[in-house]
Amino acid sequence: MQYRNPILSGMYPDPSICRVEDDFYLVTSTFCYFPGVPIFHSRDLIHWRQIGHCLNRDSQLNLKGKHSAHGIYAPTIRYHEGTFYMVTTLVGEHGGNFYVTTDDPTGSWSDPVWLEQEGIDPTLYFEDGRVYLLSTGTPSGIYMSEIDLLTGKCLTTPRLLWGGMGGRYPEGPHLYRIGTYYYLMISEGGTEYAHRLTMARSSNLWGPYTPCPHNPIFSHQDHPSSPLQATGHGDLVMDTRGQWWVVCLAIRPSAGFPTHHLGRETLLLPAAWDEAGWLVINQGKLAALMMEADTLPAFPYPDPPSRDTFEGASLDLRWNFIRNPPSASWSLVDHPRRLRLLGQSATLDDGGSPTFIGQRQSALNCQIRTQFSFLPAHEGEEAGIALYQNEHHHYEFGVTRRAGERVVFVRQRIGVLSPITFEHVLAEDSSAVVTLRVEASPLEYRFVYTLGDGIEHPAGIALTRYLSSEVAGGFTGVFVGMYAISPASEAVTPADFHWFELISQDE
Ligand code: 6LW
Repeated sequence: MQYRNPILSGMYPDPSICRVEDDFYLVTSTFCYFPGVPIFHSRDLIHWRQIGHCLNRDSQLNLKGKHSAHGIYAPTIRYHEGTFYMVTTLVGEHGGNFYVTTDDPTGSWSDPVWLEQEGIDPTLYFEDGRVYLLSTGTPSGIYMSEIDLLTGKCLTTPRLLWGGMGGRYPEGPHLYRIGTYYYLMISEGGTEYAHRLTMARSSNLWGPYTPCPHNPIFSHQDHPSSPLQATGHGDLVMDTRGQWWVVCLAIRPSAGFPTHHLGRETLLLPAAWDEAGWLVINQGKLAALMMEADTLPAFPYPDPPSRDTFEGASLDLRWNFIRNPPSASWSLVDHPRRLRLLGQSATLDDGGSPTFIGQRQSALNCQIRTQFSFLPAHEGEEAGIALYQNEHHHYEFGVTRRAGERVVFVRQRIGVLSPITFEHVLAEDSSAVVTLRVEASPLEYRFVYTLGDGIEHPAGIALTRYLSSEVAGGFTGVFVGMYAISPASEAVTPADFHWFELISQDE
């Protein structure tokens, strides 16, 4: 049966997976986006539906002041004796490793239990009533301690299990008991083009761990022509038939010279054990955009609607804020069937929580559109569509009041540059309703706007490469959404969004 990779398109890095009977659950990293750690469900490993977020309360996740490349790093999800555990790292000041629990992954998760052990990329292993925590450590390697789940304290001193094969940044550990061995799978090389999975095993939980003779067990590092790169940070799961699968991250460099702007995405790869008891991923072949494998019976979910008309009482799960949002900055109830945004003085250049609600750009080729009503009364008020990689690399396509006139404009923030690359004055008596369209292709974004007359007006282009991770830095991917700014803190003009849609045009 064929299936397409990525199985989760857009910024869904560092995937971790577990199975409970026929149900699979998967979580990914979210950095400074709120809510944190989306959780997905599947029955066939190919069709996934988001069922919630593990961290959706301020008491669970405080991202205030966190650098955009910090926040929530790699999560791990595990199930043990009726309880789901999600363990992760809050990187930055007052951060550390912590876990939350639930008995219903579609519902709320607990408040954090902070863990004593340092490092990043925590994972849990349960055996004989004991719980073990693994994470990266110093000097470079993977460290493990036995922990007290209730207190988060180490019951044993974290001990080096394995330093990897010598690649930089040994990280992303997961430990499995399979047959008579303990298997430790990690990533090395850094989460860029030299990324690779390596494995070691031991008959004893505490080692010594013997490296797999064919390490790296998976990598695209020597295959620059592959459309998938940076493969690594994997987790292993067995399906109900006893067949094995690996989920891992990859990037799709597409913006000309090797740059990627969608972020690191999640792949699914078949795996099997060879006669020597070592894991072989995808029969030793490279991952492909179109895979052939002995998949589980299909259990498709209906595609979520591409257009959100904001008629619900709560935001769709696909929407995210930059850090914890001020509750007064948005509303679904102030104006029925509208998402009302109230601008703050914070702009998308700031490291705070500007008024922005976005979703992952999940396709290289897609059409992004929104219709909104906005009559900026004060100089400098603005609202529209934002394409956001981080506070130094983002594009805005919107309406503002500049020098007393209402204008539609495009601004491109690229590092220290922030030019207005398009501007057109709107007649004061023209309708407040404007439709904005962004045509996204691998190399560029093309801007088009429509006023009440229905005539489409071009507003120029911007290059995707300047929103790529290689240019912008960091670990995230482009988010597309709606934003508003209002320098005047009193009498803010609301921007009422009628609908927003992202229509994928990828194969
Ligand atoms: C994560 C590390 C990695 O903690 O990137 O891809 C870091 N691997 O394991 C942030 O995603």
